[in-house]
Amino acid sequence: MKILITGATSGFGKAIAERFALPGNELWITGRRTERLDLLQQGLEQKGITVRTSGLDVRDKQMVNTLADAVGKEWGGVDILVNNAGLALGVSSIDEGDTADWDDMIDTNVKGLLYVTRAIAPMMRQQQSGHIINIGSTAGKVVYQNGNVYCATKFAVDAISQSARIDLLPYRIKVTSINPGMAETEFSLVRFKGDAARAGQVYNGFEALRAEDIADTVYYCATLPPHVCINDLTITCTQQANSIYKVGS
Ligand code: NDP
Ligand code: 8X3
Repeated sequence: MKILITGATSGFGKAIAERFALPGNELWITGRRTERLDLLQQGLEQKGITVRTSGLDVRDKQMVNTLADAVGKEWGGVDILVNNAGLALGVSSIDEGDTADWDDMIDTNVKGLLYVTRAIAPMMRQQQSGHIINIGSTAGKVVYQNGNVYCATKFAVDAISQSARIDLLPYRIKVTSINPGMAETEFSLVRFKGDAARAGQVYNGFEALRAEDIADTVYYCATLPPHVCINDLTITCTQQANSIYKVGS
């Protein structure tokens, strides 16, 4: 299988790359921090896997289209696209939020995911097969206080997944939306702009999901028989029911 992953420099994306690093698979890993991509590539290639890397900011339409051209030339198609790149910035009431943060979240989580999908889906249409796996969130199912714009971006991912599934139905392209709850990655460090103490507090008293849990879930969805498509899957740690209901230990 040929697997293209956005946001592979940390967290879910990195764990997904590691999970798919199996004989017979080829990976194309992307993200902005190219030095991390190079390190990951070196590690995975030691397992005998062919790994390509591309520095990619999903907000940059030109970069996305250049990547798609390269993928088309080198691979001729894509079996699995994992639209994982995304972020939250800040936790603020709607009357106090930083509009620059709003722009970044919308540009990355919504527009970036759309650009990548728009660039890659035609290859899948051409081959009459493929699987697009979008990483949504429990925040895209139930909103929480001060989550406003991040939640809105993940509700958008849910809507895009639902409608892409309909649009791509004639071409036998699967679309899966995976909606994780709290997971301990660099997510909170990014959300709180490098404040490690504040980020760590999010997971105090919690056995949160691990990146590997989501990687295993993505792998499971991606390796089902051709006639089976998991449309939508919500996965939380056992101490969480949804965006709001959580029980610390
Ligand atoms: P991390 O911060 O660990 O990883 C985020 C990844 O997204 C990084 O590889 C980062 O790469 C990439 N990324 C961010 N912005 C861009 C951009 N503009 N262009 C390209 N890549 C970008 O967080 P997670 O692994 O937790 O997050 C992955 C996805 O999972 C996100 O969509 C997030 O919203 C979602 N999610 C996370 C949950 C959690 O609790 N952790 C729960 C539910 C969903 P780089 O900075 O190198 O570009
Ligand atoms: C990440 C989970 O609850 O921090 O999407 O929004 S949450």
